[in-house]
Formats: sequence, structure tokens, C-alpha cells
Amino acid sequence: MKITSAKFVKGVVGDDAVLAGSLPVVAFIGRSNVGKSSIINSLVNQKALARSSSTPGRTREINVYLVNNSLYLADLPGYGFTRVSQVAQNDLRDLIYWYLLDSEYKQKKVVLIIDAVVGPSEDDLAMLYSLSKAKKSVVIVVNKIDKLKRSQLKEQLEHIQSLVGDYKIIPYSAQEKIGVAALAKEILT
Ligand SMILES: Nc1nc2c(ncn2[C@@H]2O[C@H](COP(=O)(O)OP(=O)(O)OP(=O)(O)O)[C@@H](O)[C@H]2O)c(=O)[nH]1
Ligand SMILES: [Mg+2]
Repeated sequence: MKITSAKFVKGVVGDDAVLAGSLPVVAFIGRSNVGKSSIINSLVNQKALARSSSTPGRTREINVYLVNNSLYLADLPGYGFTRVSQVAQNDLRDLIYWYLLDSEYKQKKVVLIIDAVVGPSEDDLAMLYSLSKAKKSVVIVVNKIDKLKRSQLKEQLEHIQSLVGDYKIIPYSAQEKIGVAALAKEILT
């Protein structure tokens, strides 16, 4: 199956009918600047559907996109960005944790994105632990693999796999469009 249409629906900061289950939702989470928005753009093959910015921490809402008139993609704010105020960071964390863990909303899949160069941060591992406790269906995308040499990449993927356990890992580059078909298959089927 392919993504043939995609459009922005709305930005959400709390309870909203769009999240409530009329269509399945795939959520994208990860550190600020890890490439969540770029990955959505690469998946839907549009340059700027999801706002990607050089100003990390700017996304303060859950941005919801409709693909193929049958599935929502939810672009969540990033966590762990230290240059926004502590209060703002806490607000973002509350929104993320509320939507994924405390609310009644279901996700078809949660795509946890990890930076290929940095590897899993403490925040990433804490998030993964919470998601696994909540029995969410998680797939891990390791983004920005274009920044690593082939030999480094192999080593880093093994390292990441050893830290995340049995979860499936998809090596990815939103920039070079590597891994797009694998991720599309994972979230569409
Ligand atoms: N080299 C490389 N850079 C990338 C890749 N994906 C994203 N970037 C860059 O990383 C930066 C952040 O990308 P975004 O997609 O805005 O990241 P985000 O996770 O949505 O960021 P926030 O919304 O601020 O949390 C941008 O400068 C992108 O161009 C990739 O695969 N390779
Ligand atoms: Mg973003």
C-alpha cells in the first residue's frame, strides 16, 4: 500500500474528536530536533506538509495529518530540548504523556524516533519503558543514518538494539529517503 494523499487537519492541545477513534492514529514521538516532522514529510513525499524547523522546540501542539483519507498521523512536540524554559518543557512533557499514557486515546502504532548519531537518550529510554508498560505497539526509527559511515552505522544499530530490547528498529534517513518503504509498510498494514 502507498500513501497517495496527505493533508493537515489541525493542531491539538487537549481532548479532541479527531483523536477519538473514528480513524486509526499513528503517533510520532522523539527528542526535539530528531526529525519527526521531516520523517512525516518523507513518508507522504511532500517537502513541507509537516513543519520542519531549524528552531527546535517550536512545535507546541499535536499536529494531525490525514493520509489516504483513512489514517491520521500525529506529529507530537519533541521532548528534552533544554533551550526552552523549564515551564515550557514541563507543559510539553505533560501533553505528550497525557496523550500517550494517561488519556483513553488509542494509537495504532507509536513511532519512537531515535537519533542515529546520539543514540537513545535517557528520555528516549524512559519513554520506551512507559510505552511498553502501557502495552503500546511501538516501532523504533533510527533517523539521520546518512550522518554515519557504514561501519559506524552497523555498530550503532547493534548498540541501539541492545538498549531497546526486542523492538523492531528501522534505519532511516528522512534527508536521503532511506527506510521510507519499510516504515510505510509498518504503519499502513
Ligand atoms: N542529516 C539529516 N538531517 C535531518 C534528517 N532528518 C531531519 N534532519 C534535520 O534535522 C532538523 C530537525 O528536523 P525536524 O523534522 O524539524 O525535527 P523535529 O523532530 O520535528 O523537531 P521539533 O518539532 O522541533 O521537535 C532539521 O534541520 C532537518 O533538516 C536526516 O535524515 N538527516
Ligand atoms: Mg517537528
